[in-house]
Amino acid sequence: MLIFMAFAATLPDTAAVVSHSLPHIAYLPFIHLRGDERDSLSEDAVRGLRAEHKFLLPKYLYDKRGSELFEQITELPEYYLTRAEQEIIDRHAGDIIEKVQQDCWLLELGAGSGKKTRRLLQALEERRKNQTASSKRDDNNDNILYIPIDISEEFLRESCARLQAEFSAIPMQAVCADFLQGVEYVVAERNIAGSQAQLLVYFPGSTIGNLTRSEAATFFANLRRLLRKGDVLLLAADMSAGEIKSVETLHAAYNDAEGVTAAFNLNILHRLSGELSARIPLECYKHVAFYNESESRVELYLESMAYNTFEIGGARVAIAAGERIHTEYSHKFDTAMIETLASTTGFALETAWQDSRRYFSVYFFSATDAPSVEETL
Ligand code: AVJ
Repeated sequence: MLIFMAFAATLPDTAAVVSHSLPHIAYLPFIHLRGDERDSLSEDAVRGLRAEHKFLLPKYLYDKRGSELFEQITELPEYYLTRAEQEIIDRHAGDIIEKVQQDCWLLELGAGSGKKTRRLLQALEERRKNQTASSKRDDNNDNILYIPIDISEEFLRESCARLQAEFSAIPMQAVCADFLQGVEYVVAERNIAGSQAQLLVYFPGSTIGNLTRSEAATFFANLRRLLRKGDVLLLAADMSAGEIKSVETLHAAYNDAEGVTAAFNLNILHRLSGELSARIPLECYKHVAFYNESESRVELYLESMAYNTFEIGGARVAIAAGERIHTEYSHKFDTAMIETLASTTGFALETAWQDSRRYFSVYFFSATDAPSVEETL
């Protein structure tokens, strides 16, 4: 596999971080583009907790414990999102793969449990088998590569190793980085390799909903700038409440009976207490989540039930009874919003699929020539 060798040859020396925890995997390339997060955690926490409207950045919810709690959320009866996306991918993996070139690198933004990815990898393998059989050739003229990108190193390592063990014929390359930083790295590798491979960027989980509307537009525009015309984007997005899905359904999804979502949200304060040795009175805080209809998003907060103060990163924080710390947005979309977002940033919507209840969507876009009204962003 020539392209892959060229790809591998340009890797930095990662021997030190490759595979002692994974002795059964002969070769799992692992790229680490992240620096030490600790300083920014402290700075960001101080900045957020001293702001007029207090906030903590959602990315800090996803440490090891937070990622585990999120995995538990995906299995809750109230949290329909993951199952709806799985249903769509299960049903349409073949259609999706039919739309991409033979020579295709699948990039995944965020390493999840791997169940949805597994369907896409299976579809890629099936196509390869059928083609090999029908052309009576045993050499593969495709160059499939699977590249998960995630900021959580442990999670990425585990999920990629599991997939690699299952799909030994598909080369994999894990990249520990912010999403766009990871895409930039892969794009540079494609150029260095002189490869014609098409990128299929899969952005699952409705993670796009974490971003504000303007951040999402910037994200799309920046992603488009990194891609070549003809590269494609597979985007999962949760639908707004309306005639089909009630506000109550959304409310329940973020206020589950077992309290897993509350534990997930509160974990960010545990994390600050542990990593920054802040003595936050955790018992003063409770989880609050509701659907903001005019903004079409669920908003998550930690609400202080009594006045309290604590010290963090050398700064003093005081918080009133009833005051809230914003921790996460989960924006919801209708197809018109998605189409506008796409067309203004240089993507054309080709297909949209929904689950049987029409709660959730997966969109297939291709990178077009030029963003039509990029200047207006
Ligand atoms: C991982 C951002 C997609 O918005 O539904 C779930 C996060 N927070 N329950 C979502 C989340 C609380 C989730 N995303």
